[in-house]
Amino acid sequence: MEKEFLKSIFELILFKQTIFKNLHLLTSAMEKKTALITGITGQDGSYLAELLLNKGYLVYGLVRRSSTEATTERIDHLLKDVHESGARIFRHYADLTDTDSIISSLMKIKEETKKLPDEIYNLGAQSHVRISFDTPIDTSDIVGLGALRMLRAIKLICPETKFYQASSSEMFGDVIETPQSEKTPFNPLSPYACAKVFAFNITKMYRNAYGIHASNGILFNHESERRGVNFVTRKITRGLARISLGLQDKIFLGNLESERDWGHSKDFVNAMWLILQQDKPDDYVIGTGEKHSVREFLEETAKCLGMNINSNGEKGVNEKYIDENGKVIVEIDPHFFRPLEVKTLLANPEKAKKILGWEPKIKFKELAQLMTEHDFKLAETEAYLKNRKRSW
Ligand code: NAP
Ligand code: G4F
Repeated sequence: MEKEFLKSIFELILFKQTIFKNLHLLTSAMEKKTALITGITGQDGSYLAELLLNKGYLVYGLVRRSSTEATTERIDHLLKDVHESGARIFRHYADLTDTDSIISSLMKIKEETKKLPDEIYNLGAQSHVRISFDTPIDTSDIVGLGALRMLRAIKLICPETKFYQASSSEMFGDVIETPQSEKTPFNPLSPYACAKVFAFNITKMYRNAYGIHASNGILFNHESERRGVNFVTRKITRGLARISLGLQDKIFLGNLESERDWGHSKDFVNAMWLILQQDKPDDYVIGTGEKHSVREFLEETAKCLGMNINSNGEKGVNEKYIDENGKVIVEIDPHFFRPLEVKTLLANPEKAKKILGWEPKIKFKELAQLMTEHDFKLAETEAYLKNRKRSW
């Protein structure tokens, strides 16, 4: 009897929580803009979610099921229990390779907020260029067909929703002119870049054929303290920080001569938002207008850490960097070369400056400094924990 009574009380509480959550969502959605982000757990997705929450949006993010909790680490500080009042960020399990899960997510948003998202940002991707040579079909499915699946769902369910496609400077590939603008022809050199060209074109096609507010941001490389650790900038800042504290001996890199136009992700997600605030959909190049080589990034990072490093002067696979104690800290491993390499990228962001009023705040040196300081702090914590373990 007592058990039955407790059960009904418990059910009542759950019911009240559901009603409360839905009511709260409903009133919020009526007042606030709603955005859906694919790739919310990635570098850009996490900064974009922060930006939209600060602007008062309700934010939905598509996440993939994983056997660990680690994939949400970039947004854990934003997530709240959905039963808490004031929660404005929500996860739906879905995958860009699974049309049904995309449609279900849109329907769930409609059910919960009684309207469809005002804006969709398609940031989900297998975004590593070298890995796309190992997994060309999966990469093309997620990056190329994934964009089409999103657009098709929009056309069928929410044709008024504004759509942002995360296009890439990688599409310029073996560059036809320098710097690259919206008018520069694409010349892709990897499965990833070929898939991004398809996604770019299909976005433009849905805009022209069906009047959907669909825009491409052609973003040049942007990094941050949240950059994946197998992209070259983070690999260098993390690797050198750990070497400086004796946590690892050396790092192995590929082509040191590649040049990139590197900015900070925080500045670039602001450009994404500005693109969707325009009355007319369009395509924009977003970059800093400065280029630097991987070698320069390596030397700048060493400088930030106060490490005195020098090249042995050899070229290609025999080159090494040596520290002041004669220790080799950088070696070249051909594993990190690509079957085809994009040698140089440099943005001409004039259109974005003129129409969006967008300009990057963080440039090369500050970017290297921020990333290095962050990775040095992480390495210090790692070293402290390691030493504590030893003393047990
Ligand atoms: P990222 O850190 O690699 O994040 C990629 C995101 O996509 C992650 O949330 C990932 O989820 C998700 N994802 C992967 N496969 C998926 C699938 N099958 N279905 C749904 N989601 C999937 O990339 P980023 O640097 O933030 O870049 C964001 C977007 O901009 C990408 O489309 C990238 O190609 C493009 N882009 C990036 C740059 C740059 O320099 N960063 C420049 C130009 C364009 P998990 O966390 O579960 O893996
Ligand atoms: O850091 P990366 O892997 O970035 P990549 O290939 O330029 O692609 C990034 O930017 C694109 C925009 O242009 C995005 F669309 C894409 O999603 C991604 O975010 O490599 C940068 C350069 C390359 O030339 C590479 O060959 O660094 C060279 N590199 C040299 N050693 C290395 C390494 N790259 C990596 N990942 N690892 C190395 O050890």
